[in-house]
Amino acid sequence: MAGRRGALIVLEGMDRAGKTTQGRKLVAALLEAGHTAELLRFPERSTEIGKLLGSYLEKKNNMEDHTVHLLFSANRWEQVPLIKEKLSRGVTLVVDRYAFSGVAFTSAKELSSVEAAKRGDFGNERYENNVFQEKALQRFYQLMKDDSLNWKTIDASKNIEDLHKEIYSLSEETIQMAQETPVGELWK
Ligand code: NYM
Ligand code: MG
Repeated sequence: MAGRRGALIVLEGMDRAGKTTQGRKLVAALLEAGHTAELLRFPERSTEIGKLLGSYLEKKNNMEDHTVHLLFSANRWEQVPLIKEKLSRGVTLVVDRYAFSGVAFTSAKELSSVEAAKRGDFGNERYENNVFQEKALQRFYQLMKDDSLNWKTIDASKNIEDLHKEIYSLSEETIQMAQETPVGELWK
């Protein structure tokens, strides 16, 4: 159908919630159902800015907090022309993290490093510890109070297939809804 736009479906949540697994399964199911869909991820580690962020996360370099924040932001902005072009061509984009992670993770840095250091790490990257993740989660809840964004909360402790069915059906509804809504701009 001419003029149909794609939907922007953002998966947000803690590290290890299953966003990447679910994003891949969602795109596969949408394609199977005849939609045009693609997966994007942030940080997109393949670009020049993304490589800097990758080394930062892997603790191979150090950067000042504001600088890192702006690089995460720039790493999204560099994809915005592509995102707009795809949405307007009718491609539904499933996005593994977006600006909400940018806000949640940066603002969680107010957490005292002493407190964080008391807990064991559950991953090797920066931010991958329970105290930090909990703090970021609270920030996500604050951001979700903005109901203009059509947030759906999903219980990530469910099994992969049940979660997939739930996300798939919410996505079908969202794709329909998006067709009646022009592409907007976040936080404007
Ligand atoms: N992250 C991600 C940020 O701190 N700011 C951002 O803007 C984005 C998009 O990157 N722990 C953090 C959250 C994650 C880390 O993401 C790597 P992933 O999805 O594990 O590759
Ligand atoms: Mg991670």
